[in-house]
Amino acid sequence: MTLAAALQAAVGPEHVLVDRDLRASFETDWTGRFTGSSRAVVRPASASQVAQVLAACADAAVPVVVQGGNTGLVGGGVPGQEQGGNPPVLLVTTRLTELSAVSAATCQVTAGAGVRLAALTAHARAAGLDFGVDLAARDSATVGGMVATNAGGVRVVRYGSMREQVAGVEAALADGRIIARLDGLAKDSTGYDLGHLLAGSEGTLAVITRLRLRLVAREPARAVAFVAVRDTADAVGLLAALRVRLPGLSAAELCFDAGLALVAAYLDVPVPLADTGGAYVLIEVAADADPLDDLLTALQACDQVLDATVASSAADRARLWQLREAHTEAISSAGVPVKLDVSVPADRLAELVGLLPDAVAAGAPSAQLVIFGHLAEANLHVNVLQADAEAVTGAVLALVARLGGSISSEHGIGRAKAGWLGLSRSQAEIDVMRAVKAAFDPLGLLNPGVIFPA
Ligand code: 2HG
Ligand code: ZN
Repeated sequence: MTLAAALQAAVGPEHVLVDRDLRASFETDWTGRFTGSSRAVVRPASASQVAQVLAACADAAVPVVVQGGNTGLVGGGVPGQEQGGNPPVLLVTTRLTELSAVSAATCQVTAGAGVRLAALTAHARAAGLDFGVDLAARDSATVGGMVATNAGGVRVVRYGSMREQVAGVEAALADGRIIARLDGLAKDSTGYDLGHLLAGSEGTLAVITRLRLRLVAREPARAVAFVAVRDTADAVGLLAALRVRLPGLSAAELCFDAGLALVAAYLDVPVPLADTGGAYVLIEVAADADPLDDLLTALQACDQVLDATVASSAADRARLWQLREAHTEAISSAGVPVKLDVSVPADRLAELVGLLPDAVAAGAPSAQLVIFGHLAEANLHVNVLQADAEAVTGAVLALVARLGGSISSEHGIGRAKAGWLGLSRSQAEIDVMRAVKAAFDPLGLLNPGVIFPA
């Protein structure tokens, strides 16, 4: 049987897209920066269909690129340019949408890899619980892709990243076998945790098909403040003070005037406190009962606060959140950015912010730099418009490494940063990672060129 016939037999002919126009939207990433060709976009609807697709590709020695909601920002979910000689099958997981009943006894749920984050959250809330990870791409991002990249988002300060939510994983291996630990046992010490190994593996080890995910208690009451501070050092100081005063702290996000001005123009909204600080912090507190008074009392005790506006209604809270969450779209409306997603030790964040303009200018003299990010994890999103990607990436990541940071805090390495992996991982670590990759995927067919340079 030819590969084309085997793929059609596995998923049904209507779910194998070979027409160039039908493939197009899957083959380019959200930013428009990464694009490549596949021989077919294949949309399986069950773990066994995924396994059949992988077995067929292994037989034909054809690579497989795995894609969830195509919201990734490092080119890890679209074919690479270098795959021209043997184009991959692009396996899209968005038909894996099974969602089990929430288990009240364990506070867990089983979700297909293609379940969108917003659908999972709504499902958890309907059962009186909540999901711990939230991010701006919630309507499109899939839970499988989020685990594969160990996505973080805006509530890491409270519940951790995606890896911490994983209680079990089912995945199809490159040779077509399936491994599954979805029983959600609260304790299990039977050797290697393969599920957690897949978190952050970016489709290079296996294709995640289902997840057993932890849910958290619902905290329906929220208060949000948008605070102007003098500079990044004061933002870090403010957070340190609030962490001890506000046990319900659920988000701490960092913005600057340049990004806020882009957002204001893009959304056609005013920015509160514009030009009053050198940095701005969005603080959210969650609790059972309205935590607004606690937030106000805590802010009054912090001398880093230059000025603040506090949301008094759900609509106001959404307006403040939009100022932060719309950064990505506002930047993309101004051009195709080079995106870097870095973190440093908290006590070096101000240094990083101070040194970035010169580092970027060295690589790209006429570039436009926009930064924002997750203050609580000292995770800065460095977006650079009108810049050569290689030069800017090299300059910024070298600076981050010099400050003891990570070249990818939450988006993954993907294709964008594969050449710089050695800045964040030692040779011994990379050797072990390559050996693990070879154990899972001996033919090297899963997401070639992602994490490790091709
Ligand atoms: C966010 O925090 C996302 O909004 C996207 O991680 C970051 O666009 C970016 O650089
Ligand atoms: Zn982010």
